[in-house]
Parts: sequence; C-alpha cells; structure tokens
Amino acid sequence: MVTTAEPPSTTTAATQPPPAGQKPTRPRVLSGVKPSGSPHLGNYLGAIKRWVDAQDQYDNFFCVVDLHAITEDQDPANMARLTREVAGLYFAAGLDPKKSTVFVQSHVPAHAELGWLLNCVTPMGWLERMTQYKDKAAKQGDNRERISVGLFDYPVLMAADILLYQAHYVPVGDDQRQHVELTRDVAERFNRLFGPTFVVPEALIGESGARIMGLSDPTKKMSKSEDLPGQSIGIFDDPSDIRKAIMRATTDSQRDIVFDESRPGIYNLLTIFEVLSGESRPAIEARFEDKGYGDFKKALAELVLDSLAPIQARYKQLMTSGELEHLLREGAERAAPVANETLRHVKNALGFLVS
Ligand code: ATP
Ligand code: LTN
Repeated sequence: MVTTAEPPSTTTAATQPPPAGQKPTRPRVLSGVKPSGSPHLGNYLGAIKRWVDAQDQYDNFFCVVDLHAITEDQDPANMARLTREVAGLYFAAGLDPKKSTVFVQSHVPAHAELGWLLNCVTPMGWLERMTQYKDKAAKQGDNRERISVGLFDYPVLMAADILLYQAHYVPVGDDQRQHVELTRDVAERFNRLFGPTFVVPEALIGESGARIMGLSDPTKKMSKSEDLPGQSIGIFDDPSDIRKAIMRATTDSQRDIVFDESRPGIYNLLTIFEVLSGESRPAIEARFEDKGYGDFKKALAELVLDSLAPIQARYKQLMTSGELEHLLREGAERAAPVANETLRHVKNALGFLVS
C-alpha cells in the first residue's frame, strides 16, 4: 500500500460520479501485458483469461504495453515480434474485437503525453517505495549508471494508461496491486489539486491464480524475465516441453495432494489445476485422494495441454491470416478518441493553452 501525505479517499470506482468526458454504460476495464518476453501461464491465468471470462460484464480496453517493455534491457530485433505475439494471444485466448478494444500502447501517443503530465504531479517518494522497482533495481546491483529513469517512472506511465480511459477496474495479477494503488493516489491528488478529472480505479485481482509461481523454484513468481530452466510454461511452448516441465516440477517429500500454502510446489500446481478446471478445491482434493504426485502431475499436464491447444491453434491461424495488423489498427482508432478526450480535459485543468 502506498502511503500518501494526504488522507486516502473513501470513494470507490463503483460509487464515483461520472468522470469528465465519457459516460460508459458498463463499468470500464483496462489492462495490459508488456512484450518483454514470450507470454507464460502466469500472464494467462492471472490476467488474460480473466479479461476474456469477464468480457461481457465490462466496457473493455486492453493494450500491449510496448512503451513499458523498453524500461529494461531489450533487443530491438525482438520488439515487433513480441508485440505481435502478445496481441495475437489476446485474440487467440478469446478477446473479441466486437466486445473489446485491443491496441498497442505506442500507437496511441496520448499515453506518453499523459505520462509526462502525471510525472509532474507524482512525488519521487511514492515511486521510491515501489517494490517492483526496488526488486528490479536490485537485480541490476542497484547500479545507478545502469537503471533507466524509465524503470523508475514505469508506474506513472501505467497510471496514464489506466486514467486516460477513465477505467473503473484494472484486472491484473497480484504483483501489480501496488501499482494500481499508486494510480489511485495519483488520480486523487490530481483531482484534489486541479478539480475532478479522473475516475479513481480499483484493482481486480483473482482469488486464485493471481500469483502463479515458477515450477522449478515455487518460491519465485513465474515471470518473463526469469530464465531458470523449467521455471515457466510458455503459452506457445511445445507440448513435450510443457509435459516435461510439469513432470519435473519441484514438490516436496510429503504424499497427500491438498491445498496447503505452506507447501509451495504442490500448492502452485493445484492452483493451476483449480483455475483451468474450474473445479472446487474440495472436489480436486477428493479426485486425487488416493493418487500420488506422478498421477496428479500427469492429469495436470493433460489439462494444461487441452486448455492451451485451442489457443495455440487459433493463434497459428490468426498469425498466418494477416488479420492482426488490421485488428490492431482498428483498435488504436477506437482507443485514440477516448484517450484524446481525457487528455484535453487534463490539459484544460492544468491551464494549458488548448488548441
Ligand atoms: P516481466 O518478468 O518482464 O516483469 P511479467 O511476466 O511479470 O513480466 P507483465 O507483462 O509484467 O509480466 O504482466 C502482465 C500481467 O500478467 C499483469 O497483470 C501481471 O500481474 C500478470 N502476471 C505476471 N506474472 C504473473 C504470475 N506469475 N501469476 C499471475 N499473474 C501474473
Ligand atoms: N505494469 C504492468 C503492465 C501494465 C499495465 C498497465 C497493467 C502497464 N500498463 C495498465 C494494467 C493496466 C505489468 O504487468 N507489469
């Protein structure tokens, strides 16, 4: 939780008055995945699957946050490919362009522009408390000559992504909770200083699957930038590699297959089973009551493969059809007017000479 100099707001996204600008009939959601590597099961279960499952309840905006991907070392040769890969996954996983506006962040210049404006209302101290920044900086040996200003400023750009669309909810994995809190703080501060401008959004974090852990080291989050062998399940990995990673996943020396958070390996595998099967925890425990880890892992591998196979097939089809670029262009065309409208209100509120 971010501590702020001012008292926290008691308003919630659901009870706020309509924002300056648009008045969506359904609550709006916005979220994104950065193209910093190939997407993995954690991205799917913690974020994308939940966006797809709730698509009919919300007014949906989803972007591939490529401007965020350059905050850490990246290879320009991979950027466009990974951006297409993440966007392709959004559609292959089930986002429907009729129900969801899907676009690439850098295709809507208002993101970078609002990011700058919000920089000027965000205190340094708030960013210094961000745990993701501290963790990522520590991985670079806290070397001030290597860590980019962009990495430090990352959460302000994320706030801009969310606030531009006046999103009520932000469906993300557990690791993004603090960034959404910061977004709320920035929105509240702006509203207080310059008048009501932004909806103050809330994080939507799943009860299960919001923090999928690595398979070889279940004490570490599954992540795109973690290259421990067997740690991640890539959405587009070969079935044989996926099976191998699950069969070799670290568990413990106990026998019973139960949801016990003090046993991180088996707990994580059971959580993956729970989210993909939609079965209750007691039903899953009953199903594997007389079984060993080997049987359970085999069943989990089949479930993961069955769940990913249709996504992989749709992805292949989409990527060979040449349709993706067209869908993304349309998405940006729908997103830009919404973003520009908010930007206009923000500049007015700040006193700019608006053209
Ligand atoms: P990186 O390792 O490059 O920081 P990442 O794998 O953490 O990337 P992001 O692009 O930062 O992925 O995250 C996209 C979405 O996926 C966010 O909503 C994030 O919370 C969610 N997410 C990422 N990793 C996991 C995980 N292990 N379990 C559940 N959700 C996750
Ligand atoms: N910081 C997020 C990615 C992200 C995001 C956003 C998520 C950038 N902008 C806006 C939700 C809403 C992450 O997952 N690392």
